[in-house]
Amino acid sequence: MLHPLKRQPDGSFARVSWDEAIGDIVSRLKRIIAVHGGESVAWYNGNPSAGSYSHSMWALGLIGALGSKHSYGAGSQDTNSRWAASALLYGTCPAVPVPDLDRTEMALIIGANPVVSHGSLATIPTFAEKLHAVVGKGGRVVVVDPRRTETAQEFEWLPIASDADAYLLLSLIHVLFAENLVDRERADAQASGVDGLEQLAAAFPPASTEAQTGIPAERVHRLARDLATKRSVAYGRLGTCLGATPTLVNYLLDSVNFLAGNLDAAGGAVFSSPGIPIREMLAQSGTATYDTWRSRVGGFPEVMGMAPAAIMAAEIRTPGPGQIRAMFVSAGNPVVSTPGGDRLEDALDELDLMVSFDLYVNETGAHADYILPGAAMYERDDFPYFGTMHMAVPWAQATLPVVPTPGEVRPEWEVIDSIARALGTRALPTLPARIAARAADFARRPLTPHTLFDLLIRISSYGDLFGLRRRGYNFRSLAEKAPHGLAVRDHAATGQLRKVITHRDKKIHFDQPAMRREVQRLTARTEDPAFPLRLIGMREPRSENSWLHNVPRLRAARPRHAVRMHPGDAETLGIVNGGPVRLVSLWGSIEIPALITDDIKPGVVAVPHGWGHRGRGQWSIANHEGGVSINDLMSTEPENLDPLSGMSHLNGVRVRAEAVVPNAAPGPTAVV
Ligand SMILES: Nc1nc2c(c(=O)[nH]1)N[C@H]1C(S)=C(S)[C@@H](COP(=O)(O)OP(=O)(O)OC[C@H]3O[C@@H](n4cnc5c(=O)[nH]c(N)nc54)[C@H](O)[C@@H]3O)O[C@H]1N2
Ligand SMILES: Nc1nc2c(c(=O)[nH]1)N[C@H]1C(S)=C(S)[C@@H](COP(=O)(O)OP(=O)(O)OC[C@H]3O[C@@H](n4cnc5c(=O)[nH]c(N)nc54)[C@H](O)[C@@H]3O)O[C@H]1N2
Ligand SMILES: [Mo]
Repeated sequence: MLHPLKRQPDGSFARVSWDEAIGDIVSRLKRIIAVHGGESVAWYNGNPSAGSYSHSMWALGLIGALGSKHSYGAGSQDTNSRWAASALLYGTCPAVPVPDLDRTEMALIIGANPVVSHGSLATIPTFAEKLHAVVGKGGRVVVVDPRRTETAQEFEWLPIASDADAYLLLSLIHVLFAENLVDRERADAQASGVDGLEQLAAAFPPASTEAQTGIPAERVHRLARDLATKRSVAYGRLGTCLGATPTLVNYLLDSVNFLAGNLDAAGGAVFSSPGIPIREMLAQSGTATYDTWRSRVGGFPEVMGMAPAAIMAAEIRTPGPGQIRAMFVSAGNPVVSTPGGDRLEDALDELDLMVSFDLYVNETGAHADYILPGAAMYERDDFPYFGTMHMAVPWAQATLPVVPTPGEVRPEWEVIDSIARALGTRALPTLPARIAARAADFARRPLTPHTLFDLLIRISSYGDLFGLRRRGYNFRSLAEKAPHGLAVRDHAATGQLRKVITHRDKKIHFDQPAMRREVQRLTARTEDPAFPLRLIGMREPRSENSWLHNVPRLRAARPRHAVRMHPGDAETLGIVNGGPVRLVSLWGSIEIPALITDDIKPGVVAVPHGWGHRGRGQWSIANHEGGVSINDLMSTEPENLDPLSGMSHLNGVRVRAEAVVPNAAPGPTAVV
């Protein structure tokens, strides 16, 4: 994408000028807003927008200015269950504890694969090296995962059944209480509802959860003792965020860290202390909200102002006030990355206007009326503030553009700003809205991401205070004098709980009736003999969600898209290595080659997401890579999403596998 594109009646795209594109987008938006109101305009912010300081801020600013609640994003497939748990426990979503690896003696990695992913919601360069350093100092790294991942291969693998983490964590909590490993006085001083937590876990001694987790009770006892007696940390990521009760799992994860004395403590799970109080600004500016309103379809609580992406198609199709008529997608590919992407495609074609901002014409953009070329990471200035909230070793890094923007590429925020102005409003960033607006007026300068962050840097702990601190930095000097980043502190501060918590009583709230309901939902789960396997996701080196499949150099280093399956399961089903397999869920089916491996628990199958290019987008190379979208197997039904966070259910999904017999008709699918 080097210039704006407009979709032609035959589905192809033709080059248009920026003036023509923005002019037409604005006039169509005006018409839509006049008839259906600003609440009919939606925005989906994809993952890379979180890696830009300007992009999502301006996008959310515009949606906010239009009074729309249709803000969606990768979050409901990634972080929202984590954030909902933080909102319940600490009062604010971005209070996310991160592992303090430099000072830990034991890291329990639950459902994360940092050797491949490089970590997530934990901004830790050289994550794998740091894990090896833990072992080098005589410590341990234990990886709780249904698959013997690249991380598990380098450390201790503790295999667990898919989506059974809640049982493991409840048992750990049970042992911590039963063996008097909890400092009750400290716990009651820092939290309310500690007794309730004990009661919640009372019914789950390790011997009673062995069947669900596949982990011997004795192992759980030892693990609990280690957690309580060592400087240790339990860290979870997508494996703990995408199951059937993900907010519960995250709540239990923090409970374990807290009860074992490892929350907000050196070597444990700590809260980042960046020099700019981003978390506090998000909380105070009303951006870090939870459940301040509910979605029209499904009644889901918003998380950080976001509704679940899984309901987008229903929100486009369900008539009535607030029905989506116009949709922007920026730096995202929800047709491939969200549940039921195949079903979303049809809905997108029913919109009155769809606009995509991207570097490529991807599967989602293929449905857009206009595709606008965004600036890639080296083509724009940046201050990646999102990551600063997740650093156990806080640092700051500002960058100026490294290369000029090619063709007619423009940074997204500039385009959003012009659309907003043409609509007679302003895309005022919701982040530190008040400070920003004041500061711009004060300086009599236009408000740009650069001026906003220049101000924030200058008043930060390492800022120049506008000349009052001689060795301090502004945006430009930070970028020029500390191009690799500036260490803000050696370690995140500890003992910060009262500062981080936004509940009035400054205590962690473990007393959550919702969690008791979630435990009931957990124990009420039943097996379905028609779908005996559990499908989980995974990430591959040299692939990044859906969007690096077009890079020829990375292509050569990647295996074929395939389903990992245990030899025992394969044998029972008559499936051979490399042979075609049909995976069937209640919601769809896909065909994919088998990769038979001992590195996965029996009964579990793993497939990477982000595939299935199938020529729907104009990826010249990716389209020839093959592969299918596992999200075609996922549910978009509100009853299958997490009621507390609207999280998509993408891990531990019930499927069955069948060997594909050439020329045979597919087997009957289940009746819903
Ligand atoms: N190479 C590469 N790196 C990436 C990405 C990429 O696509 N490619 N994507 C980036 C993004 S957007 C993100 S969010 C991060 C994600 O970062 P991670 O969460 O570290 O990455 P995943 O590989 O998704 O790891 C999730 C792990 O959970 C396991 N798992 C699945 N179900 C369960 C379960 O029920 N219980 C337990 N205990 N484990 C389970 C899976 O086997 C998998 O190993 O990675 C980022 N980094
Ligand atoms: N089943 C299953 N589904 C999943 C997951 C899973 O583990 N399992 N993981 C989920 C997770 S964690 C995530 S984050 C999502 C990701 O899902 P999405 O965010 O919806 O999609 P991506 O595949 O990351 O696509 C990013 C797009 O942004 C474009 N892009 C890159 N940089 C820029 C930029 O600077 N500006 C603009 N305008 N565009 C840019 C790329 O070309 C690409 O088309 O997928 C989720 N979906
Ligand atoms: Mo992600």
